[in-house]
Amino acid sequence: MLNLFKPKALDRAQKRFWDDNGYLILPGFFDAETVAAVNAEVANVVTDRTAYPKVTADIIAGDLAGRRMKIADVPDRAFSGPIKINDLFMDSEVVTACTLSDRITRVLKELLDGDPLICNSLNFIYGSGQPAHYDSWFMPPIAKDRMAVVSICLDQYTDENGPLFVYPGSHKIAPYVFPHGGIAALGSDLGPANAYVADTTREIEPVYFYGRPGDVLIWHSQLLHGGAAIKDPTRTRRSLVTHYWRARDVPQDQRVKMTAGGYILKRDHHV
Ligand SMILES: O=C(O)CCC(=O)C(=O)O
Repeated sequence: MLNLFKPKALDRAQKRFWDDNGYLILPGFFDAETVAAVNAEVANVVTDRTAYPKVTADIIAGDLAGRRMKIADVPDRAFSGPIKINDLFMDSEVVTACTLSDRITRVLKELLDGDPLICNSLNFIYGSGQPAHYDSWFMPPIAKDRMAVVSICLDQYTDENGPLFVYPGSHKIAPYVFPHGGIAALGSDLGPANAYVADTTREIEPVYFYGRPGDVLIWHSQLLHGGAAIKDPTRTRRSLVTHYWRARDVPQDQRVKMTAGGYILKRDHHV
């Protein structure tokens, strides 16, 4: 007889951990071949960047810090420091295959209570060095709390290369409300929001994630997190960070179904 029963992607303890802490670590989730394929793809994008005319990059450090540029225009020197390559899920089958693999899709479906949809992806070559923040400040979910973010380790994370850190349970803190009345910053001054963060999280010890290649850390849209300072600037910390909304929260004409349960947002590259 055909067995149509599909086991749950997450067990009860994992679901409970997610609910309590707002994040989940899945060790060894992707195999070495997948990690090597993504790393090779990103290396190729960097080498052959004129072949990706729409792809943009945000430069995080150095003389071009704060600039968003077409990757084709980014000078070589900017790739030897923190940089964020935006939205390769739109241009790379390797990235899409990994970020909408059947296994990760099933995990996200359970966390989001519905099929996941990629709204953005970021490839880091070095640590981000980003101070603690809530992603909802910059990319709020359409439906409250229905966004999850997956960081795939593509290098060993250590104290030297500025590991990812999270504040367990911070997703339960009432979000900061900006003067316009919403939880997205929309260009508002972040000063008061950061003061609110300092005030509301002083009791929480951050957890540093020393992931290995292939490990995954998933965080809730409302979880405080960031990238620690980089002690050794020569050490890469490659990662693929993907933000997922819930597909059914997005109008049908703005989403594309890519796999049995995985979608991408129909949109243009950032400019
Ligand atoms: O991996 C990191 O350093 C953090 C990345 C991050 O904070 C983000 O993409 O929102």
